[in-house]
Amino acid sequence: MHDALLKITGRAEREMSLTFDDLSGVDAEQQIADMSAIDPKRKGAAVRLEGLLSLVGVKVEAAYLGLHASKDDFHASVPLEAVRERGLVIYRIDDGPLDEAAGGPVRFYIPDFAACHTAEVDECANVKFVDWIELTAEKGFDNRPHDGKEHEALHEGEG
Ligand SMILES: Nc1nc2c(c(=O)[nH]1)N[C@H]1C(S)=C(S)[C@@H](COP(=O)(O)O)O[C@H]1N2
Ligand SMILES: [Mo]
Repeated sequence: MHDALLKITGRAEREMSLTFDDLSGVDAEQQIADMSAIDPKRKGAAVRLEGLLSLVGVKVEAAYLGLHASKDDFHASVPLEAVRERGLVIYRIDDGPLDEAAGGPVRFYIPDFAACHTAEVDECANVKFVDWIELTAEKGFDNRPHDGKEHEALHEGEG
């Protein structure tokens, strides 16, 4: 599995493109073997955001984390400090990439997210199909739904 699944760019010492094997190869202490232990509705395995950030080296001026899904053009930009220690990147189910129905091959997950559109780090920031994480100095592009009506429209489209 050598296709790049996730690139990390921006305010980093080393921009990187990570494959499934790269994600699996991150230190064991950064791996969460079973997401259902954290949230019974979740499955698969994850790597801590922190583990990925230490690979690329976060520059001091990085203040926001951009989560980009090119697949459906969904984007969130959240304060880095709020997710730096608790953010997870779910990437595996058994021995292969996370399936699309679960938001794979790679999805972001915040264990104790706020209700949709109530805070900067809300459930909507659990971006599915993430193919690009971007470290920025200022808040970046974010097209999460702003209110209940927009949110409803988004979920209707999910089918
Ligand atoms: N790529 C992408 N990620 C997304 C969305 C989306 O439309 N596209 N919806 C978001 C919203 S609004 C919510 S509430 C959660 C829902 O995640 P779940 O379906 O896994 O519960 O995914 C978030 N991640
Ligand atoms: Mo949401």
